[in-house]
Amino acid sequence: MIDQLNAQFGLGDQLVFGLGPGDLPLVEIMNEAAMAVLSLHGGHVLAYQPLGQKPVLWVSKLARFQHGEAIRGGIPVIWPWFGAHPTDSGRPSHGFARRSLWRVRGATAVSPAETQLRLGLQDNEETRLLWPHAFDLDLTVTVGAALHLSLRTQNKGPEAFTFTSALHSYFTVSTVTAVSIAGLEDAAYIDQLAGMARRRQSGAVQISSEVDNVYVNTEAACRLIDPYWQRTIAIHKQGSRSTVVWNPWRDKAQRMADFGDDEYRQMVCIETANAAENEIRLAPGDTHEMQLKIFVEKEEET
Ligand code: TA6
Repeated sequence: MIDQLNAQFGLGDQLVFGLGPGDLPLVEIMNEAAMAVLSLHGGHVLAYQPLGQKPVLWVSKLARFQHGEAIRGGIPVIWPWFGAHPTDSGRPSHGFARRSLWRVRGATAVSPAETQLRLGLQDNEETRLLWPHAFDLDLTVTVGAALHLSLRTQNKGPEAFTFTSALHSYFTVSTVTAVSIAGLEDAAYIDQLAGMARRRQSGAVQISSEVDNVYVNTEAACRLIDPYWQRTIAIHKQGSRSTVVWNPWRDKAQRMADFGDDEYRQMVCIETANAAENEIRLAPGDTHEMQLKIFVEKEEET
């Protein structure tokens, strides 16, 4: 499989396929601007690091690399439902896209400093048992001075369907209590830790305990400001009206087998989503695109 992928899609040193942990197929991208690692299992960006910068994404040291399991960290593709299945809690949380093997659709050396990989997932017997619709899911990842993801959903069936989704980005930080997230000021949000209570954000988001907020009806870009590492990560989006901020804090981290007890200090999730009332309804044949652009800004003028 790996030899065939390299023969068909390899781009010399710029894009190489190999086997990673759990013998899952990985893609390593290295160009003049950045490096990235992706897993074909889950269509999952695992690492992104611009040259001269610290890693941008976080992956748990206890992450599971197994068929059918979700990988803890990077940018899981949450689709076609965000959170628990709306009617059947027995179905996998956050849908099945991140637990499925995606196919390679293309690889392009756009320039010496920009590399593009296209992955795809279509319905099959297994997915139709979980979600009775025909679909085509296309993920285009562009690695360069910025990391760009475009997730396109197409309804291939005879009737309309509704879906929720997220690019569930895990960012690595110096220490979570030191960072702040700008861009969500005055946004309405659902506090998933308080019986889905509706609240409104006052000021920048800061984290000193478990946080699980679904900000709705916001198309704003966010900025993750990390004073200790003297960097700001910019998170821009299109086709997304929800942003989710999550940190499990200590107790929840200890309850998760694929999350180190103290790892909550080094990460925060800022997720580009369409969740809750921002669900998307697609007529037969229609396509929806959600885009995410992540880049490291220079140090803030202090
Ligand atoms: O990011 C929001 C959230 O829905 C949290 O409630 C938490 O469950 C997190 O996703 C991780 O979910 P997972 O199924 O990956 O453990």
